[in-house]
Amino acid sequence: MIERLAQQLTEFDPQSGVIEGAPIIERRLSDLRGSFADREAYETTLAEADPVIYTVALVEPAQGEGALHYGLGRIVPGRIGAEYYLTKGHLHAWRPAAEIYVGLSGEGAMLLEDERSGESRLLSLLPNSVVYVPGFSAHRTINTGSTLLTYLGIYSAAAGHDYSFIAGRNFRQVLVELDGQPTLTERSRFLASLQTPGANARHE
Ligand code: PAN
Ligand code: ZN
Repeated sequence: MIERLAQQLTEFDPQSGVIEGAPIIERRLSDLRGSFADREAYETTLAEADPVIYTVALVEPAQGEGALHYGLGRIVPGRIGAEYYLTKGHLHAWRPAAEIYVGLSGEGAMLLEDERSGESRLLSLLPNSVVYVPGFSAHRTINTGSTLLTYLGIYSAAAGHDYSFIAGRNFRQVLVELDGQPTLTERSRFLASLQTPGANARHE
């Protein structure tokens, strides 16, 4: 007999980020303390408003070995200082667990950082594109455009989320707007440029 799953078929609305019957996780600016490099810009913005930065509608149709979960992510456009709105980012608690991201709308990027080698990689996340996130990779999604960025993330039910890496030291690289262009630069270099007005955070 075929097992009947509660959420075997769902319909999603990328604009609202809603999947019927699925709980929504909402991350406001105040939930992202420590995520953005420019602390002063963060505090100044937060003193005025606490907007929703992103939502994830979570679908967990089954549990256990072999099962899959997925989320519909929706990041609004914007920046804190020069840094684009982003997700917290995490490693999977089960480190070998990979993930598939499918771009639905908007313009964005995924920042990956291999936990073992420390190597960073930036991949475009666009409509009709698929990003494969290998195991052992911290991953963060970033909205570099001026419209909503929406995507599906599909992963093993056993993957789990480990945010301690990010809470500890954050990603080594930051994606900032420089001369109107999304530019990947080392966090330490970007932080130094904030201390020295006029300095350029770009790699020369
Ligand atoms: C995604 C993420 C989603 C939100 O579904 O959970 O983009 O990012 P944070 O979890 O880092 O806040 C995923 O990668 N799941 O494994
Ligand atoms: Zn993930």
